[in-house]
Amino acid sequence: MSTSAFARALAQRTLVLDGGMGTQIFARDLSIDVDYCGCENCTDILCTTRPDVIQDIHETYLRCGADAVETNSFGANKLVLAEFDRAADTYEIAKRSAEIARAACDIHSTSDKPRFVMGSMGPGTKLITLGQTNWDAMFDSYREEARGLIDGGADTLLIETCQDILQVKCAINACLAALDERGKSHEGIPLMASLTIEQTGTTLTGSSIEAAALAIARYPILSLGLNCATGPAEMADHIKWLSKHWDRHVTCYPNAGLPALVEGRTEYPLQPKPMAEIMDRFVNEFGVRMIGGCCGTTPEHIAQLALVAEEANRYDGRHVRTIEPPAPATTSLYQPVDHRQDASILIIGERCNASGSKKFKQLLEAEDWDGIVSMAREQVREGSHVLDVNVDYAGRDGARDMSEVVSRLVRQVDVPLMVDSTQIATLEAGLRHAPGKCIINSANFEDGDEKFDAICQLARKYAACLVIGTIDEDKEAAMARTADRKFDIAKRAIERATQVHGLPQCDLFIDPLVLPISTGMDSDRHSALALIEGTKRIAEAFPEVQLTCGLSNVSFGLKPAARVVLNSAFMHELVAAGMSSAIVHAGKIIPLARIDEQQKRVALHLIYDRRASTLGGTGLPQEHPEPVASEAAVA
Ligand code: THG
Repeated sequence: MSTSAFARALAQRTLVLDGGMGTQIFARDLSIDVDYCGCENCTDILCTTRPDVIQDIHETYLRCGADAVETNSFGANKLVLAEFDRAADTYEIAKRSAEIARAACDIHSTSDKPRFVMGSMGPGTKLITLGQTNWDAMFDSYREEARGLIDGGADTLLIETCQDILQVKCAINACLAALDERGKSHEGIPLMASLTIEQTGTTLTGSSIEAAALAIARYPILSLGLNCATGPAEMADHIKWLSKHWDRHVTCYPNAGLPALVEGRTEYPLQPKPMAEIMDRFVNEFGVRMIGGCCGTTPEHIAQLALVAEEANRYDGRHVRTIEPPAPATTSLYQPVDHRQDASILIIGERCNASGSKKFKQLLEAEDWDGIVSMAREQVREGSHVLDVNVDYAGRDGARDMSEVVSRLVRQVDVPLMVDSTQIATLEAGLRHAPGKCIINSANFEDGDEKFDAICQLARKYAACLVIGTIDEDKEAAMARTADRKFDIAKRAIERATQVHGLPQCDLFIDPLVLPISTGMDSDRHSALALIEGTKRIAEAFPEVQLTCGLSNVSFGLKPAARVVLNSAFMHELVAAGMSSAIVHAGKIIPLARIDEQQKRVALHLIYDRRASTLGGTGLPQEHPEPVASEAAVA
C-alpha cells in the first residue's frame, strides 16, 4: 500500500489550492487560429500549444502561496473534446496538463512546503441523469482523461464542479479503473470530489447536499467539498452540513461571488479580502482543510487565502470537527430517506412489478412510460418511502425496460428505488440510470457464492444497498422454512457481504422470506411464525442490519378484502418482531385499530397457526362465502 504525500499533508494542515484558470487565460493575448488551433474556448488545447502560458499561470499561483495547482484539463475528456473533433487527443492533452503542473510544482517545492498537482476533471457538457449521454460513454471519456493525468504525474484526481450524482459515480469508477490499469491505487493517488450547488440550494440535477453526500459516501474518496456556482457566503449552510456530517476532509473553492453581467461581460464582485474573511470562518469554524478559488478568483485572492491558512496552521487553530455520521439511508435523486423510520417501518411500494401487478404489466407491454410514472407517484402518495421496480417478464428485454423505467422515475418521482430482478444485466441497467443511492433486490446463495459475489460487486460499484434473501444451494429446503435456517443463511450472507465485499451492515437488508400461509397445505401453515421467529433472531444478533420482506406474499390467493386484513395484521406482528421494512401495497395496509376484532383474531390465528380455532369458517371478510384458507381459494 503506497500512501500519498498529499493525503498526509492534508491530514496535517490546511492547504491552499490555486484560483481561476479561465480568468488568467482570457487575460492573455492568445490567437484563436494558432494557439487554440481554431477551437475557440477549448482552453485544454493550450496544454499542447502553449505549455509556457499554462506553466506561467501555475507558477503565478504557486508564488502567491498555493500548495496545490489544478491541471489545465477541466474539459480534457473525450465527450468534451469530441465537440471540437479532438477526442483522439484526450490522453495527450491530459498527460501534458499534468506534466506542466508537475514542472511548475517541482520548481517551487521545498521540503517545508511541497507543492501538489491536482488532476482536474470537470463535468463536461453532457449529463447522464439529463439523458444527454450514458454510463458507458462517460466512463470511457473519463477513463482516458484519468490515464493521461496519472501518466503525467498528477498527485490526485479531482472530480470537480460535479452537477450530477451519476456523473460522480461514473467518474469515480473510471478513475479507479484507470488506476488499476496502471498498477496504482487510490491510496497512492487519492480521488477527491467537489460538488457544485447552485443558488437554488441543489445541484443542477436537483440533488440536495445530503442526498449527494449519501449517494457517494461508500466510495473511497479522500475528500468531498464544494466549488463554483456561487461565492462562499451562499455555500455556508452546505459547508456547515458537510463539516458536521461528512466523515472525511472537506474542501471549498468558491467563485469570487455571484457573477453579474456588466456591459455584456461576466464579472465576479467579491474582492480578495472579504472572500478571505469568509474562508477564514470556514477553516476555523467548520474545519475546511483545503481552500482555494474558482471562477473570477485571481492571484490576489489566493495570496489572501494563503494568509488565512498560514495563520490557522501556525496556531494549529484549525477546528477539530465532531462528526455525526448521517443515519443509514438511501436516496432519490433529490432527498435521502432513512432506513429506520420512527414508529413505523420503511415502506417499499410493490406495485411497479410486472409479475406483481396486472396493471403494471399492461403498461409495460404498451410501453406507456407516463402511465408507469403515474403509478409510481400514486404509490408515493399512498405512503411509500421507496419503490420496488421489477420488469422481469418473459419475452421482453429486461435491461432495456429497466433503463426506460428507471431513467424516467429518477427524475419524476422523489423517492429512492429498489431495483428488483433475477438478472444481473437488468439490475445493472437500472443502477446505471439511478443517481441516488439504490437498493438492489436481491442476492442469495441459490446458485452458490459466485452469483452472490457478482451482485455484491454490483452493490460496491454503484454504492448501493443490497437485499439478501435467505435461500441457499440446498435444493431440498430451497427457501429457508425454519427460523434456524433463516438465521444460519442470514449469518453466512452478512459475514460474506461485509468481510469479503466490504459492504457495511447498515446497507444490507436481510429478507427472511415470506411464504404464503394461504395455500391450504399443512406444510405452509407454519411459515408466518417461522418468519416472525427468524426475524427476531436476526434482528437481535445483527442490530445494525436492516430487515425486509415481500409482505403480500403471505396472503397470495386469498380474496382481496381478506388480504388487506391479513397483511395489515401481519405487518403489525412483524414490526413488533424487529422487521424494519417491507415491500407492500401501501394503500392496502390499514391501522390495526380499524380492523374488526373478530377479523383480527382470525388473522392472528392464521399467522400463529393456532389450529384449534374456527378456521374453517374463517371470519375474514370476503366477497364470496368460501373458506379462505383452502386450496379452492388459491388463484
Ligand atoms: N422478497 C423480495 N422481493 C420481492 C418479494 C419478496 N419482490 C417481489 C415480491 N416478493 C414482492 N412484491 C409483490 C408484489 C405484488 C404482490 C405480492 C408481492 C401481489 N400482487 C397481486 C397478486 O398477485 O395477487 C396482484 C395485484 C394486481 O394485479 O394489482 O400480491 O418476497 N426481496
